[in-house]
Amino acid sequence: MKIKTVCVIGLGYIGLPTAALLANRNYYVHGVDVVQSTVDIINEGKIHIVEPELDTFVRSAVNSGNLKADIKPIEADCFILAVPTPFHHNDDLHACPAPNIDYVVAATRSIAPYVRPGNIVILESTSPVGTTDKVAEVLAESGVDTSLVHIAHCPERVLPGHIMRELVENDRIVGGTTAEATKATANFYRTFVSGEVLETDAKTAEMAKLTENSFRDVNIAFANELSILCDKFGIDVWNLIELANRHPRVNILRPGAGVGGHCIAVDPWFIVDAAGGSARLIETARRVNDYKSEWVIEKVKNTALTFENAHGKKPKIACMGLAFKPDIDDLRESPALFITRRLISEGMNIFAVEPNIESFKEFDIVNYEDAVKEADIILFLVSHKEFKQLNCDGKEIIDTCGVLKS
Ligand code: SAJ
Repeated sequence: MKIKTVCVIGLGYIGLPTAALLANRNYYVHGVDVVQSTVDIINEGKIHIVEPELDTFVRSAVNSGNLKADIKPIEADCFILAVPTPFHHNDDLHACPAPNIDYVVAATRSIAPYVRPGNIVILESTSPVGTTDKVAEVLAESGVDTSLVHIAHCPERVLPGHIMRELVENDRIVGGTTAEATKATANFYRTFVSGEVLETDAKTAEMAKLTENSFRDVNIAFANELSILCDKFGIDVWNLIELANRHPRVNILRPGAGVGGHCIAVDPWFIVDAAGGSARLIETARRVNDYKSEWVIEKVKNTALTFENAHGKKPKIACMGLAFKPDIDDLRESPALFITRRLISEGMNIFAVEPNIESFKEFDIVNYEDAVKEADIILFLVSHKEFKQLNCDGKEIIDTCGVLKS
């Protein structure tokens, strides 16, 4: 079947760029989101998230008539599910957070009345192993004859900040619930991806995505553990890593204030949850990365106490950066925000700085140059480009992310 129309469910960080790209490649795209304001903004040719180049793609897609947003699906040749797969938050810090695939199930139910024989249904959301089979099950329960529909997983792999380029250039992994579904879906991606489209089965595709993000989490955990050890031993961790990385087979990542974002800090739990105790390294790495934020909080409290003892007054502390990584405005699962919130709640005198955000509902955002001038302790949490050349002479500095070293 030649695909002409695509229905994309979920117009967030993955769904909207995908919809806009396809519409610019001459597919007719019907984008669906449950939030009416998101639908309205997109139909005006505008965007509701920050991502380089996305505005140009959406504007031209809407102006050409190839992209329309709506709150309900319609019949289409192909359906792409790009909804969030968070985890259930758990107050017990020792428990393993369980994945929440409610949005996938709801999105699948929403398309069921429109799915016809010969259609392709693709799950792009990062998902626990077995979720693509669950999509098939939900469609079947909703009356769809799934023996006549191609169902596959093709995990998104794009890096926020480079989404429009990586959507085209990255290799893609496609795993169908049948060999025919794999083939049909892979051929669809080959029409707009310049990277290689690799074929496998649904479970392997699901696990591959979780593996990629767990690999990065484990490697960042190694760097974060090194930073804690170096602090204990009185060694500059940045210098140490630079030296060790001169070995031809060593490539240590960068320590930071913790690991954030909606992917790397979340996806490894999908493996741990299903592993029944067998994912020991992956679980430990996750906990090491979460612990790093607690360690930073303790470090700040100790530094503040030393300052207070020496000067007879509480220090003013500049928290430099709130986003989950450099040069973006995204605060999801951000360790920098977690640390800043905690320091404020513990009664510290905080200037919260985030050059990529104008205002924030919980507390005031302070200009970064003013904050550095006024503060006694400068706590670098995110390596934003604005911070690299700052003059911090005479200040107590805690640089968790090596911004002054790069
Ligand atoms: N981080 C470090 N040290 C490093 C690298 C990253 O502390 O050396 C931290 C960042 O500060 C941030 C977190 O890790 O808090 C995650 O940032 P990231 O840039 O590594 O990754 P994400 O979450 O923006 O995107 C990842 C990517 N996955 C991999 O690189 C394996 C992306 O390709 C995926 O598509 C995305 O997750 C996703 O959606 O799953």
